[in-house]
Amino acid sequence: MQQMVAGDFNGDLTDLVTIWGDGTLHHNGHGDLNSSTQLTSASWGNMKILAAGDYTGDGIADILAEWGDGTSTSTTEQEASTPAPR
Ligand SMILES: [Ca+2]
Repeated sequence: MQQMVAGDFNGDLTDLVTIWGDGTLHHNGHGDLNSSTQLTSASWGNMKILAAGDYTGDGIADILAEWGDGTSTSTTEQEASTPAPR
């Protein structure tokens, strides 16, 4: 696993979003690492910093990523299926 961040990304209870060693993004809503759902096949491997927070003010955590080129993006978990990894 490359990185992990906790937050409520879908409006129920706290979830985990993880970047696996192969760069894929996964969601786990069970509080463990045993059963997760891969959100996208796009690579997040060049992401340097992963942070959770409600950046849009809708009460649901978003995923903030700082990429290898120094830029950052904020996305909802639902939008994460079409990220723009750098
Ligand atoms: Ca949740």
